[in-house]
Amino acid sequence: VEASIPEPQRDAWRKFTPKGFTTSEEFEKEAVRHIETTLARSLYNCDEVAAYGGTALAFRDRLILDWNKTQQTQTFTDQKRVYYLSLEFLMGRALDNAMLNVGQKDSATKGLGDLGFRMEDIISQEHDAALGNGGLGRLAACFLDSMASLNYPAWGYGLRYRYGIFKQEIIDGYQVEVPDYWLDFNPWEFARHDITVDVQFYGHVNRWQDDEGKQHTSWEGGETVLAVAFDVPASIEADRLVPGYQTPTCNNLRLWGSKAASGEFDFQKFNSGEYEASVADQQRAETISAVLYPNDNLERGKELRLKQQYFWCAASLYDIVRRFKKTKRSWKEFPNQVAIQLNDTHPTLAIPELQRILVDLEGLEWDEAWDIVSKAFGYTNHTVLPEALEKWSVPLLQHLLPRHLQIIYDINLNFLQFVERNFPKDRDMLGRVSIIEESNPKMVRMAYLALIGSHKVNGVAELHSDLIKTTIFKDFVKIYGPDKFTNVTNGITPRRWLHQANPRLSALIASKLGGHEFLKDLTLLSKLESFVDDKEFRKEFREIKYANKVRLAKHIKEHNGVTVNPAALFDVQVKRIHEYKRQQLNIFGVIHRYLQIKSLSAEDRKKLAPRVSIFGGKAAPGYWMAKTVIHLINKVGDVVNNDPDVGDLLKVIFLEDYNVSKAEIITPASDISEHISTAGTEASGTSNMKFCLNGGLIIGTCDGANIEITREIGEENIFLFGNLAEDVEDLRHAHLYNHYELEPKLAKVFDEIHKGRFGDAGAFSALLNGIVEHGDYYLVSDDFASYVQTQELIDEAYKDTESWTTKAILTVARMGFFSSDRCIDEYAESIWNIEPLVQKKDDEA
Ligand code: 475
Repeated sequence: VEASIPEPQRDAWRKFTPKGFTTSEEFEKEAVRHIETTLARSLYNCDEVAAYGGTALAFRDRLILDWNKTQQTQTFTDQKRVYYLSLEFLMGRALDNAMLNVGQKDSATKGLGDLGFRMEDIISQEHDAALGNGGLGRLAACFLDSMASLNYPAWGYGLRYRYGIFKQEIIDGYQVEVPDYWLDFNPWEFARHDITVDVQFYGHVNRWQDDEGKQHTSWEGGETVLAVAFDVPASIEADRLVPGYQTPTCNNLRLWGSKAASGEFDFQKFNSGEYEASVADQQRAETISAVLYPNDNLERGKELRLKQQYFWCAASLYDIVRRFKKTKRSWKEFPNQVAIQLNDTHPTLAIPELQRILVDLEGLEWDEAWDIVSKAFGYTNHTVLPEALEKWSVPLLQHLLPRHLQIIYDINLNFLQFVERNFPKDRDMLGRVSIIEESNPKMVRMAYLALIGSHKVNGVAELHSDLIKTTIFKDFVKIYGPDKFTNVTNGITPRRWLHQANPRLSALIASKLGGHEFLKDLTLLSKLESFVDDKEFRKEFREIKYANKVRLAKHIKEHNGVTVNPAALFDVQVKRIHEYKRQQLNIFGVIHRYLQIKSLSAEDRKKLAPRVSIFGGKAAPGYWMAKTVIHLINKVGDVVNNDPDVGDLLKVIFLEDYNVSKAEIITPASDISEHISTAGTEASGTSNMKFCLNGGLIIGTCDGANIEITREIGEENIFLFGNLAEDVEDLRHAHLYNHYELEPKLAKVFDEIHKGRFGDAGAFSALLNGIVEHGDYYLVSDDFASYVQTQELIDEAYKDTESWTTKAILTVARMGFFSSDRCIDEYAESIWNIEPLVQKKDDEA
């Protein structure tokens, strides 16, 4: 507003506001201009990378117009906004998404053709933006897409890691990690060197009284690091797919990069010849946002991780408060203007940070401030696994954030006094619910702090939301009552996971439903049910699946050197490698299948259903058990894929470096995908939804969102097996095996591994011992028979092409509930209390 152009000059300005392109020629003009000027290339040295650059910049220009407009409208309207704080945003590639949403992919395809390039090759030049590990990070990306699509005024806040999740290479059957330096050319971000925040660390706390006798507290000394904003136009809504009456919303994702604060760059050292030492200081500051921690469902309590968390929370909060203060409202209006959602406990320090701002810097009374804080925040829990629940040691917090530790202690004191008043007879309760765990060293339980400082806590699927109320947060349900807790079942964006990943299926559906409306209201898919007997439709539906399998088979040939038959059943398990997700159960099942094939006569083998078992996923670099599972899968593949007795009946493929862009190829190509976690361990799962939406069936346990998927699509369309969550705890106590008490088929599998059939058995001893000697915590043996039996049912079902097709079509038709648009509406209504902000096309002038 301060820098706005005076009224008399605005006409000149408006005359030259760029309008974007609508034809292939106009696209070419823009792309060539960018290649020749922005990128300084020419006719004679324009490779695919440069062509990608020109294309991306042409679309970026187009996107920015909507982005600017949205930001202006949101500022002028000044209604309540939501801020989504997530340490991870697993965005994948942006170009294809931008093209589809801007609605000019066809003209660009034609234009690139005229210039000598193929669209597919150009799209694949882009680096994935892989600023996340798995489900939690991808959920944040789907949410950005839905918040824009539904026109909610929303910002994402995250960290601008220089290195995203590592690239995985498989060398001699082992995972090798390679750094993912993705920023050499990133046209999708705008460095805002003028938007910075000083973030303080270490130092000490001062208390004093002013002349009127009021107590003050301040945090002084220590060191300062600069946070610089990098803005990413996140997920323009898909308006052009479904022409509407409104201007598309384009929200902002603000990522903070760390830099040495200018005062910190030691000119003394610099001038006295200690150039290296002064540069080292600078590098130390930049280390904060250097790398994403590569753990999924695990927290390891490293100091640099805590620094990342505070750095990002402090910068984001400062930014949010600065924006609020510009409107000159009173503080008590803050929660009417601002909703802050915590994506797991990683941003929990935002709670004491806001309390600190209000009390220490703005001079509010504690209770008044706390009322504001606890109304503004909401907390989403994504896991009940004990090793993933964040705890920070008190001495570490004392050192790094002394004032925040005091505030946490004060929050705890108030909370415990409240508990004591209400539950005077339950003396043990205080110790159980205290934010401080009385261990040595003492630890701060972040989930408790997040819960106490938020007005709502939600889980991510029905079973999970029930489980948190009966396990980790049981006492808190008594203390606050059940209404503080709610469920928002996860979802996925159909724009990326149907329209972009599977354009032919999207087009087929559109042809039946009379347009692409379903991409904005996924419940419309239910209308597909009436085509379930339409011969032509069924045929095309199958052809599309087959074509997607051919494409994956080609990818497998290129990357694994193995020929797979696209007519075989494609059985896919792609997700982070984790014991609780039980890839070991799957590979043991594959070994069982292999042994069975070997035991049959050539004649009997002909009756078997051919299968391709496809695995993909990264193991955390320090997670040895998970790395062993990867190794076993690869070793089994080596043996099976080269065994002439087996031929096409079984192939075992490990796809290297599973990420978002690979998921876009894999998801549409599966017949069956595996979601086989020990019941009660997978909070929701979201890839289960992606596979179903693409006409793949699933085999799964009664866990996470599998249960709700079953409810929606019908029991007859899903392959469920295994023990139930309610029985898992008892089963666990019930046994410690010796080898001969294992499920017999599994014992046979273990025998073969021991014999060295898949290479040195010693390499797998920890994996097998975990099951035989250490109590089989994830119940692989208990579920094995039921798993194998269900896989046999699948073999039979797949032979009946017609009934399989019916199941697949009905599955797609009944997936409407799992759109992330539905989730975002639920968050908006029951947690954030925000309204959409529709920008009418009329006010464009
Ligand atoms: C659940 N990640 C899925 C998904 O709700 C669920 C990241 C950093 C540190 C520790 N953990 C993480 C997760 O905890 C995570 O990805 N959780 C997943 O969230 C979205 O669908 O079941 O495992």
